[in-house]
Amino acid sequence: MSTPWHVLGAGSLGTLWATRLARAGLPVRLIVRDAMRLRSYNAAGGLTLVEQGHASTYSVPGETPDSPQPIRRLLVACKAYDAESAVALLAPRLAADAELILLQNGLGSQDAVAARVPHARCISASSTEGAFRDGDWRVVFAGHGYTWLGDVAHPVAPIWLDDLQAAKIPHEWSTDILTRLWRKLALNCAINPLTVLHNCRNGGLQAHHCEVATLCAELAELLQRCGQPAAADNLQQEVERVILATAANYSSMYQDVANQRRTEISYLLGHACKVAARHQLNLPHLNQLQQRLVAHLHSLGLPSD
Ligand code: NAD
Ligand code: KPL
Repeated sequence: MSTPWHVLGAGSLGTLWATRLARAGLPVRLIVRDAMRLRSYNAAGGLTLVEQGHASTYSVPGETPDSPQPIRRLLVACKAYDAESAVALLAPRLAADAELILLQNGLGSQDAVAARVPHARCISASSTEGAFRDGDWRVVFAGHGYTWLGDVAHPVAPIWLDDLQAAKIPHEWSTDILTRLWRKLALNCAINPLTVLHNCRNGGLQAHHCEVATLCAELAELLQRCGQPAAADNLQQEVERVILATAANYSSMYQDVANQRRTEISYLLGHACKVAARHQLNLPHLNQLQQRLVAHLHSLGLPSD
């Protein structure tokens, strides 16, 4: 019997992973917030994945955080701002050899989680897959992509990558996951806040070429200073390529704001500004962007942390 996968967070990515693992016949358990959510989940009869217009429901067993079974393999699929507190609730259940896979975007939450569970192996992920919820316990697979996984502390790949293979989850083990996370963070910092402030799709930023270029120059300086020169390489070119390739899309931060949802700003632009300050690096445009975004979020009644 293979080790069960516990999936923490029944949102977009958590459901996307749980349903594909279950479809491959692997043992999966879904951890929901509390007894009320568990009743709602059980009444729904499982998790539904919509792919190319076709919906399939998988009866993944659900449980609450205080369930007694030990956890050896935990997929953390909460938002960055929820990850640390959600994992803290499960700490007493983690086995001595527990492994956590952290799906959070940005940086900062991974270290916070690792500090909470110092004996567990924490593997970070950076994903270009896309999914969104179109109902409770129901997710639409919107964009095929790739997930890079890596462990900053140990370069050896875990055996459960075979499970991902079996579940047809496109992935690659990365020995430079920190560089990938920083690169993605820089892309998100150069694109997402401007789409919110200019109220536009990603493609709308073609009209703000100079502003984008100035931010890329400051972000590249930051990446160099924090020992991530590879993440700084041709940053502006890649940002421009992504703006063109995703011209018709609204950025994830734009969508959060448009739907009155809390953003992950603290783990993206907020993290970049915090690290720059720690290095005593003066990045005026990045700081100004952060101030403008915070003011905009407050004006909409949204939190800025
Ligand atoms: P989501 O909001 O759809 O799902 C998060 C889920 O976690 C929610 O269902 C929430 O109720 C649950 N949760 C929070 N705290 C919990 C707790 N204590 N116990 C149990 N459940 C709890 O978020 P998402 O879109 O799946 O994003 C997750 C992470 O993946 C984010 O950091 C996001 O940036 C990243 N990401 C998402 C996508 C995507 O397409 N959705 C793509 C790439 C990266
Ligand atoms: O990842 C993105 C997002 O919207 O969060 C892209 C498409 C790269 C824009 O920054």
